[in-house]
Amino acid sequence: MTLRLGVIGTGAIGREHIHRITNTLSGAEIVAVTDIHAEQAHAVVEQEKIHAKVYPDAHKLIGSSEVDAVIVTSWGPTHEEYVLACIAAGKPVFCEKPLATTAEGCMRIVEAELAYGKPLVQVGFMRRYDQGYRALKKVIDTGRIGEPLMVHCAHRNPSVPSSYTGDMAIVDTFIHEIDVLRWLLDDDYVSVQVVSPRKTKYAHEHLQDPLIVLLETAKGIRIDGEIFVNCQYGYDIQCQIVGESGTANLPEPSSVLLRSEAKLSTEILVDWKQRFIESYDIELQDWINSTLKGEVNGPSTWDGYAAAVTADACLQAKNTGQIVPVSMPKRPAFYTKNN
Ligand code: NAI
Ligand code: ISE
Repeated sequence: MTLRLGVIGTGAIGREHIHRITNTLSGAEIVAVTDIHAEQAHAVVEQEKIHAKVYPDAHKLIGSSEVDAVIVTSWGPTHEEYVLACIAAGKPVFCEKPLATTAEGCMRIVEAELAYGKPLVQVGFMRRYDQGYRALKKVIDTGRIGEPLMVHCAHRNPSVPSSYTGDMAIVDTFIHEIDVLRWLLDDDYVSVQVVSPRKTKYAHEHLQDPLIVLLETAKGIRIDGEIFVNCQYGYDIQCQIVGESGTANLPEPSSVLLRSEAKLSTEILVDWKQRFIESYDIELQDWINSTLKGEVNGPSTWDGYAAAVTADACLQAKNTGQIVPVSMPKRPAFYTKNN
């Protein structure tokens, strides 16, 4: 059987996902698209040469009997409404991060899914599918560096547009670290503080950049996470776990080691789309395969909720300069362990 997919939002990542589903992945086809800028939806249909119908709005796409499952890649503030509509229609939905822009919004999705009685939602935390992070998790889980004590990590982008807000540093950018570290360490956060180093001259006037997020987990692990979105030199994701008997670093993306002009060098990627290209492929193929079996294997609504609770606390910590508690209710049995 081929899964008939509808995509809501044909911007940057929507187009990327349509392209990979059409050209690289198997088991699914794009039959429907929609965007508030209809011309963009038409353009992607033409560009990808797909036989997809352009719907006038997302609710008509979700309700269509021609659509088996939905991918939500529209702006973050629209996610909650569309994911809730998918659950109401009983349709599996892959939602890009964030699941909703607030913890309350995510909780409404948790409640709707619990009421429906069967998981339908996967959140686009693709780093859990990255081979490097998976290798790092294996090292931790097999005890090769002892119990993790500290984590040092960094999320650096070369630059961001002036539309990028201070809050986006947390809810759009650092949210990936929030999720992947919780999964790597199999732990939940208990408190957070955000501190501001000297500001780079390359940041727009309204933006404090870089930031350092200091998280503490229930097991007492301390994390320092750097967010630096105008670092100029490249798109650079770093993560080091310090354990009781060793340290483990996230592998660098593979690249040719060049000896030339009296220099030893390797390239650093500049584009997030390239850095995690394989993870997006593996993530969406896994979602297609499990959806065809009537299952959800990937990051759940609860993971989306946990990330939002933490992000909300990070924002409060950033705005007040205080150490803010991260209060997570107990995970309902419906949501099994992190994948
Ligand atoms: P974008 O701005 O390039 O695209 C968003 C599209 O959604 C636009 O074409 C816009 O017209 C459309 N849209 C907005 N409201 C809509 C509505 N009510 N109904 C239908 N379409 C609507 O943004 P981008 O970069 O593609 O991001 C989209 C989402 O994906 C965001 O939530 C973002 O955080 C997430 N994202 C995730 C990434 C990841 O690594 N997992 C990477 C990039 C984005
Ligand atoms: C973007 O929104 C993403 O989600 C990318 O994965 C991230 O690494 C990038 O920094 C964000 O701007």
